[in-house]
Amino acid sequence: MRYVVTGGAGFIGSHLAEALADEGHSVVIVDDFSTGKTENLRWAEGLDRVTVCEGSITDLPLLREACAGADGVFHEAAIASVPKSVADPVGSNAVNVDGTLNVLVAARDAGVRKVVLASSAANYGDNPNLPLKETEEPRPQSPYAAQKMMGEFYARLFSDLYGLETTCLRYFNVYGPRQDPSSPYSGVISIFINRIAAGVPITVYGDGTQTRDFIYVGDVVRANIRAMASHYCGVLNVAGGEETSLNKLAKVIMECTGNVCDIRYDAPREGDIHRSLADTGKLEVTIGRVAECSLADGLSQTIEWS
Ligand code: UD2
Repeated sequence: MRYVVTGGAGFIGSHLAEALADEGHSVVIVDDFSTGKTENLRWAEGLDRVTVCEGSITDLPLLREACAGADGVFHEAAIASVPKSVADPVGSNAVNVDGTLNVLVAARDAGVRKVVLASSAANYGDNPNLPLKETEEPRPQSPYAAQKMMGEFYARLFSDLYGLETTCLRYFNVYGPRQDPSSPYSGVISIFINRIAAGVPITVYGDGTQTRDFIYVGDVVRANIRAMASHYCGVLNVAGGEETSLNKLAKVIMECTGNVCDIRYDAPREGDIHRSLADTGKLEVTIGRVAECSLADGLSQTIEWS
């Protein structure tokens, strides 16, 4: 098969491209390298089956070229930052909404069977009805969340209007190798691992009782590949289905690294959600259980990479 992976040089996209190439598929990566990295594309196996189209998803002709002859598209490219979307709603909208619409148009016109799109748990906002089911009311609290919701609306429309199969995967807190720890808004796991390994104190915003539903990047790849194989059109949560507090997370990372460091408690981050937990029932019924990697194993693999 021939697959397009937008954002294929990024954290999740590069793992997905690697897994597809490893399975013997040919892969076309579309990435503008704004946050994607060439280091993410240095694997041992299957690189000869990968083509890189350097450019943005705001470039419709480029997407048309990439989608020619493709069987499926995995749409991972985005400006995947809540704070960036707050600072520049117009700029992030151009990529996250207009770019997504371009991907759907290019896929439709190329006769692609299916598009699997990266969506986000951000869409639920501070909805307190845990565990969160896909049927819960979306409560976007940032331009980023509103943009991801718009992507879901367009995906649904393209299925209904044009018969293009689409599945939107609402990622919860994804972690693993290749996640960049360098920004203050990077995923908490990459930041904690980096600091604990260096023996530098970590900062917990709030009292550390806030929880997140973490999922290892390899399990997210599995969800994408299974969603592509299915004919299901709609929205699915992609999460481990377990709540882990920040205090517990810090403790487990210290155990895994064998390093102990100070924890500093600071004021909670503005707009922080206290608890997050997905209901993964629909995911399991639709494409089977995907969360196979335990937090301890996923952390060990991430620590090994870092
Ligand atoms: C995640 C997504 C974000 C959006 C949001 C929707 C990531 C990286 N971000 O944000 O894109 O989808 O969910 O709700 O997946 N924290 C610390 N110390 C640190 C860094 C973080 O205590 O040094 C806390 C932070 O205040 C929060 C928790 O750790 O309570 C998780 O933070 P995060 O930035 O990894 O992810 P989150 O859930 O805010």
